[in-house]
Amino acid sequence: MNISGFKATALNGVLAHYEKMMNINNNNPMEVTVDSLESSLSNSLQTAVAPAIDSLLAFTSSTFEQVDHIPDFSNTLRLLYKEDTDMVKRYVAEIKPVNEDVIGTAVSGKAELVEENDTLKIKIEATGTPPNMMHWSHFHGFTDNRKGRVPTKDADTNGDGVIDLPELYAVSGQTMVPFDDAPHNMHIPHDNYPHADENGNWNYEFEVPLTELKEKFKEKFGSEDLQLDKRTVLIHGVPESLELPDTVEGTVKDYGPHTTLPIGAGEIEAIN
Ligand SMILES: [Cu+2]
Repeated sequence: MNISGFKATALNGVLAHYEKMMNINNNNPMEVTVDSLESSLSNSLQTAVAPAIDSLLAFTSSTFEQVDHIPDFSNTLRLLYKEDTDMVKRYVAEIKPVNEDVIGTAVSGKAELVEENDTLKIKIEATGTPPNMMHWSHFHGFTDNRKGRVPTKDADTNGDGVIDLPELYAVSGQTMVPFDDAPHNMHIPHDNYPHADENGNWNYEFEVPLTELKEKFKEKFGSEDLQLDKRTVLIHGVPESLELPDTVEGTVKDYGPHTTLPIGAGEIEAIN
C-alpha cells in the first residue's frame, strides 16, 4: 500500500468509527457529544477501539492539516480515549439497621464511594439514627481478604441481646477508615463525625485524597489496596441515657460503649 492508500484507509477507519457513533445516537444524529458517545459505548467496546483510535490519532493529526473539509474530531476521540483510560470505580452500600430493638429506632441509608483518579468521593445519607448527637461512622474490614458482613442476631455471641463493638469486629472486621473531617488521617477517637439533626437524619460528603489515604492505609494495615468491595460501612452511637447491660463492651480511648455501639451497617458492593 502506498502512502496515499494508507492515508485513505486510516481516514476511512476513523470516519467509519465516527459514523457508527453517530448512528448509535439515534435521538439526534447530528449532535454527537462526548457524553452521548460515552453513554452509547460499553466499556468493553471502548477498550477494543481505544488502541486503534490511539494509532490513528497520531497519523490523522498530521493529515487533518492538509484536508480542510473534514471536521477535526480528533479532540472528541481523544476525550473518548481518555475517559476509557481514567480510573473510575463506583461502589454503593445499602445501610441496614443493627440493634434496632435495643435503641428503639431502625437506621437506614445509603453510601456511595467513587474512586476517580486521585480522589475518593464519599457520600452517605442516614436516617433513623438517634437525633441531636454525633455518630461515629467508618468502614470496617479484615486484613486477610475476608469480606465483611452486616451483623445478624447471630453476632450476639454472649447472648446479652446487644451486638457490641467486639462482637461486630468478628463479623464486619476492625475499624479502618473514618467518615470524619479527615478520613485520610485515619484517626478514630475524636468528635468530628457527622451529627444527626432533630429528626435523626444526617448527610456526609467528603472528597478524600486517595494517595494520602492509601499511604496511611498501608502504614496501618500493610497494603495500600483498600479492597472497598470487601468493606462494610458502619454507623455507631446511642445516647448516654440509654440503658445498656453491663456486659456490653466497646471502649475506644475516652469513648465508651454508647459511642461505639453499632446501629447501622451496609456491605460495600462494586457497581462497575
Ligand atoms: Cu466503626
